[in-house]
Amino acid sequence: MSKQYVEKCIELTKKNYPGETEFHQTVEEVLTSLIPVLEQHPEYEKHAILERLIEPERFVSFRVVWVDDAGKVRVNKGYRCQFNSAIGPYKGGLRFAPNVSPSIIKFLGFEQIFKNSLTGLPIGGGKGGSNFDPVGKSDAEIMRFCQAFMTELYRHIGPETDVPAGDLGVGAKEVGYLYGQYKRIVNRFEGVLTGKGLDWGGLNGRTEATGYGIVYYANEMLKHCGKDIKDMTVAISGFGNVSWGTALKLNELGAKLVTISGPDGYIYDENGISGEKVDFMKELRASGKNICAPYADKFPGSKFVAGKKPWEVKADLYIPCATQNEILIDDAKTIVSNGCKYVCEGSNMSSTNEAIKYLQDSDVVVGPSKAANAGGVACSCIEMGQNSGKTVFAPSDVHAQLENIMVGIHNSCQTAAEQYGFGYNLVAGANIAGFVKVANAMMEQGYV
Ligand code: 2IT
Repeated sequence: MSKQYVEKCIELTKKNYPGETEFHQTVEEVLTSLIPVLEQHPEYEKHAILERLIEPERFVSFRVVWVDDAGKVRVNKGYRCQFNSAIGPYKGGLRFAPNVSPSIIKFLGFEQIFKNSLTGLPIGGGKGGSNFDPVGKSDAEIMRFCQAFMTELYRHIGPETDVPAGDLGVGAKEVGYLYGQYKRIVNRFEGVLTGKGLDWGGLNGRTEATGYGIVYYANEMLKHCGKDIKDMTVAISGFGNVSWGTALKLNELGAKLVTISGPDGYIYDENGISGEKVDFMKELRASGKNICAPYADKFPGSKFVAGKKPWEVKADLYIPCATQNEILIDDAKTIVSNGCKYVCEGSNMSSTNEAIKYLQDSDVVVGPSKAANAGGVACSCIEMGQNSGKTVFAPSDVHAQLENIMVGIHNSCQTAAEQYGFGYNLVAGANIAGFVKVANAMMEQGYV
């Protein structure tokens, strides 16, 4: 019965949003693991919870017009998907990348609903962005683009309505320009964005929160399996904000990190990526070129492997931190043949559904991104509280709260999976634990 209900809703998504493959992928992944829950709780079907959950409450699409340094008029697409506000104001990042499409924004927004619910904090799910490519753009161009983008976005957001943040291509600099324009338009200094500068409302601890949280989550997985993170050789992908925070915390906890990567290939450093090498990741990012190759020139003993992903390097733990679908079925096979037993997803939807199934069937423990990377948005919510309370929190308090939240998320995933007969399946557990709270809130608020 429930299986048919789930299949009907997956088909409905495909029919309503043809060609939006990333969105179909996440809907299929989440809904499939909810079957035992729907079986035990027929009220969810009766109240059409799934049909309502897969349809965004609002999807705004707009034109962004700006002028480049050469005086040429440029036109981009802008989006904000306000997916679900059952448990709080819409919350989620903005992504600027050339492949941003309605499908990418919907998949990210859908994941965000469950992720935000898992944090235990009062935040709904949303996501936005643009197909603007920040690579190779001057600061002045980025500022003009951000101002043009916010000139439309401002009317749809607000501290109690929808609070965007950064994501790929949107860091502290872009958040600054976006915030400046918002304030100029509305004439109010308020917590409408998170990831702000530390001198003007930003949370001390937000920058590293996503990466730290991922490592706390991986550590809980390892502890559950009787392993010590100190004994782990770790391969991560990416070199952006998430990878950087992950690298810092891995080193602090005594693990050995041997890879980072970019769209150009990966770096293998058998001496370990720590100290000034981790600092160098920030320089790579600030270069605006989106390549990691210069690392190998700077640090002798490391090597750059062009055009490949780091999963071919033997490691005990893999943490993808770059972008969606970076672990495909062939990568999953490589990971298994390397003898690895642990994958903790840092990037949103790091693996295809086929890859997750292969890993799990091969006894690899998978930490799903919607749970493992929730530390970023959790600290964003703490930033919202800091702003509305007109106060400033100490970084030590933030870090302690973050660790508690991540331990709590791991426990919720574990408990929910066990309760519904999945064993230690954190992928199913994250979906179930995230879903139940949102579904109950939707039922209590009536047919809206
Ligand atoms: O994917 C994510 O959770 C984010 N990009 C952060 C969202 C947020 O609102 O901090």
